[in-house]
Amino acid sequence: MFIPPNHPRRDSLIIREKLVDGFRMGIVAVEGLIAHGRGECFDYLLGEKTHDFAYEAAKVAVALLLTAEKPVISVNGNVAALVPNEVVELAKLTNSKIEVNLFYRTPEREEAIANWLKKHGADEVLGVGEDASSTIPELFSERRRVSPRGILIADVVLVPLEDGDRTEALKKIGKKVIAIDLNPFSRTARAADVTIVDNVVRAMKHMVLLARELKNVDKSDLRSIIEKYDNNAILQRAVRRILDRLREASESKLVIDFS
Ligand code: PTJ
Repeated sequence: MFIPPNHPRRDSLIIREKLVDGFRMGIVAVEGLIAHGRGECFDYLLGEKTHDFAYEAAKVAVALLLTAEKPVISVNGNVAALVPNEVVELAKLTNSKIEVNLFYRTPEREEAIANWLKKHGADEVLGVGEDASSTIPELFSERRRVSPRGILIADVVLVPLEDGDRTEALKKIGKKVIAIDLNPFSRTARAADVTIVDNVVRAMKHMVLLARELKNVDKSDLRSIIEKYDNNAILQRAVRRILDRLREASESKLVIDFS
């Protein structure tokens, strides 16, 4: 679809088109389009930009990936469609494995996502077919199926754009979980160790830049960044930002004057 360069909502429309293309290619689940709508609403409330609390969380997230022994980036349909280059680059910079993990799992989507990521430079993609042969306890959705070389043995898992159950299940088996979620009220956001309240499109770009910058920093310095971090305070700041924006709007003139 042609989107005029001066369209006021161009960036947002481009993201939608990527998801629709992803759906047509068999990468995105139809439910993924609905999930994006919820994200868009929170993005709107947040002013569609990256806030300081998201930068801070992203820095800690990258420090966690860089200090992990077995980090994994978990990829679902929306993430594959929106940020394939960033997933591959972040994995390379942080020495993370890439694993497909789907809520609406089908063999066709697993394959389509793995091929799409390989087309964008991934050497190996776990969690496809027989490789997803292990199970996470206490999880009854298709997300319980994981790779014994990936999420099963991981110490840190990045779960961009998730549903709450798996984050809780991963926490219960001792993983450190990093989430990217525009909704600061979601169970994922509240259960994760580090929550980046930002659009996955912006957050993953920042994480790549941060990984380039931090990969040569001493591990003990990275650990001290992690130790000082407080995820609850980050979520509170995200909620406060939404409140402030709503308050400002409620006190300003909202109608457009065409006279
Ligand atoms: O590809 P699959 O089969 O694994 O399915 C993926 C979806 C996303 C459909 C599945 O995980 C799902 O149903 O997720 P939920 O429970 O709808 O949660 C998605 C969360 O991501 C919500 O809290 C949204 O606000 C948030 N979200 C949506 N789009 C974005 C986002 N967060 C960051 N960036 C976005 N672009």
